[in-house]
This record gives sequence, structure tokens and C-alpha cells, in this order.
Amino acid sequence: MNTTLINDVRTSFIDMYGEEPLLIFSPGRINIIGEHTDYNDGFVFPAAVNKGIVAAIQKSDAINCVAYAVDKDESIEFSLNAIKPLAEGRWENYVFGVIAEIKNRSKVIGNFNIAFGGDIPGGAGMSSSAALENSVVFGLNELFDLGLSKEEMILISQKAEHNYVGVKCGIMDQYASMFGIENNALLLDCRTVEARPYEIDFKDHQLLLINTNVKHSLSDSAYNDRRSVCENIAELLGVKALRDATEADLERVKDKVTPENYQKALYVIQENDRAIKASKAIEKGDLTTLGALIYASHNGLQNQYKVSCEELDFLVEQAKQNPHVLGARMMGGGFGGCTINLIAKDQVKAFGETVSKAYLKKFNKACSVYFIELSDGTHLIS
Ligand code: GAF
Repeated sequence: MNTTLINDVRTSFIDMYGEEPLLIFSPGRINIIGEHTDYNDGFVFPAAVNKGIVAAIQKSDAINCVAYAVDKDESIEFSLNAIKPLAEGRWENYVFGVIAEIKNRSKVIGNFNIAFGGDIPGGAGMSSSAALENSVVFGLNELFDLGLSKEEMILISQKAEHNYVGVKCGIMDQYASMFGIENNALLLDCRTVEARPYEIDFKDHQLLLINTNVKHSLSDSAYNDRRSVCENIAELLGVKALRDATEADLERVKDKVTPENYQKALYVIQENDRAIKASKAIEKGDLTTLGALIYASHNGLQNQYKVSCEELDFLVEQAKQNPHVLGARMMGGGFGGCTINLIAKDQVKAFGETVSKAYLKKFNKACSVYFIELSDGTHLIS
């Protein structure tokens, strides 16, 4: 965990509110494979990481609550009785959304102050939003003895994202951030919301993230659009979700959907299958197969589901040119953020340097290389 970040957030809280807070760490996540399958009731393979959000929270006797975003140096004073969504893109919506969903469940909270900061840039595709939502709900649960289970907390976080942030996300990010296990990735069945942990030790290989440092603006609307395409095709097929459909089922309604939407549904069915195959490859220690599945996932995201972008495709092409990278793909919702790479440990430095140089030359802007460790989920910092 980032002790500088913890100290910064704690000190900011004490400077601002004059008392010792409860401190919470809520991690971001990676996803090995299984992209855009969660809202199709399918399988995903995420892991919590040692980067995320630190929140400091304490009860307050003041007439209003105050939330302070340390990184932005912005604060907002608000009344619990007058919570409503602000304009799209405002960080306050993550906090307000969680409060609103807690109240919807008839749980009673009093006034509080919160300060938070993080070490994952927004838009990196590493779920800083889920991490923030989880930190707020976890902190309020502790502070006001709400008796919420972790399962309830992630549903609150997800609803906050739907209703206040406006992204109709699945459950992967909130789940991984809340339930992460050190050194493990979780094969999560998004229908039953149950996961099987897989210890990740790739021996002489490792996972490496490279951030494009771009986030294209259409991402939220495109996300919601993809979700509704999937739901419409599932309805046409007479199944609850695309998880229940096979390629043969889809073939039967081919003339009833546009070629573009056919490809999107096909991608989801194939990606779901890849996630399960990847878990078997990991079990066997078969990194070549895992890498091939990861490359195939990117191909589908780029050409069928169409949620990639030039910068992500460039980074994946760079990876393909390096024989020491077994697989690479865009990660998360898409339209920017990170690629995840499965790479030989002794090649990380050289690859990072080559890619950084090439990326700068091509886009006149820097990418960032992130080293990550798989970490435990949301917890109190003692
Ligand atoms: C975003 C969403 F929040 C997740 O629920 C998931 O759908 C992901 O995009 C794509 O796999 O992170």
C-alpha cells in the first residue's frame, strides 16, 4: 500500500476537520480476461490491486457534511436531506450516489466528513470509481453501524454508479475491489455473484499495465449503448442474458439484427468462453494458451465489440511485435485507459522503454507503465 498516500489523506483530513479519522483502503482492479461479460451475467477474471483510493472519514456535529477530494483540492458542503446528482463527470456523484442508495435501503446515517485521494488516475480503466464508491459505503457502514454485508455494499456502489454517475455498469469492478484476495485473481460468475479464487504465480512471467493516458469522451454513452444492444439481442433470443446463448442460437436470429450488432453479441458469447478457458489455462500453468486468449480478447474488443481506440490498438501491436509478450489487450470499459500485458519478467524494463519511446513518437504524448501487485479488497487501515 502507498504509505505516502495514506499519510497525505490522513493529514489533509486532520488539517481540515481537526480530528483523527477512520482510514479505509479500497483497491482498484485489473481484469485478466472477460470484458463486457459482467452485465451479460457471464464470467470475468479480475483481481484487486495495490493501487486505489484511501478515504478518511469521521462523524461530524456540524450542520452539514463536507467531502474533500484531496487530489483535486476541491471540497463540497452538503446536507444529507438535499442529495441529488450533479452534472455528469463530477466526483461528488460517487459520494452522493452511495448516500442516496444507503438511504433507499432505509438505513440511517448522521452527518460526517470525508477526505479521499488515490493513486490510480481516473480513466485508467482500473476502476477508481468503484474503489471510491466502495470506500464511501464501507466507511459509512463502519461509522454508523449499518450492518451491511459486503454483498449489500457492492450492490449499493453499483446502484450509485447507475443512478448518480449514469453508467449502467455490471458488478465486476465493485466485486473485485471489495472481495479481492492478495496474490489471487477471482473467476467471478456474475449471475450467482460467486467467485473462485486462483492463486496467480506466473513464475518467470508477470502482468504489466500500460496506461494510454487517454480517455475518449464517448465512453459512458457507448458503454450504455453496448449494454442495451446485448439486452435486446438476449430478448430476441428469448434468454435472460447473452450468457445463456450459444453461437448457434445467435446464428438463428442473424437476419433479425444488424451485422454490427450480430458481431457484438458474438463477441460476448466468445469472450465468456475465453474467460472460462483462461481459468483452465492458468490452472495448468499454460501461459501460451492464456496469452493467445488475451490477444483474441483484444481482437474481439477492437473489431467486433468496437470499444477500443487507436492508442490501445497501438500498444497491443507493440506487444505483438515482442516475442516475450505472450498476450496483451485493452482492459476495462474501453476507449482509453490501460492495456494488460503478460510478459517475461526479465523483459519488462526493455519493453517498457521501447513502448514508451514509440508511443511518444506516435502520439506526441507519454504512456505510463504500472507495476501492480494483487491485493486484498476494501478494508480498514489500522
Ligand atoms: C467497466 C464496468 F464498470 C464493468 O462493470 C465492466 O462492464 C467493464 O467496464 C467491462 O468489462 O469497468
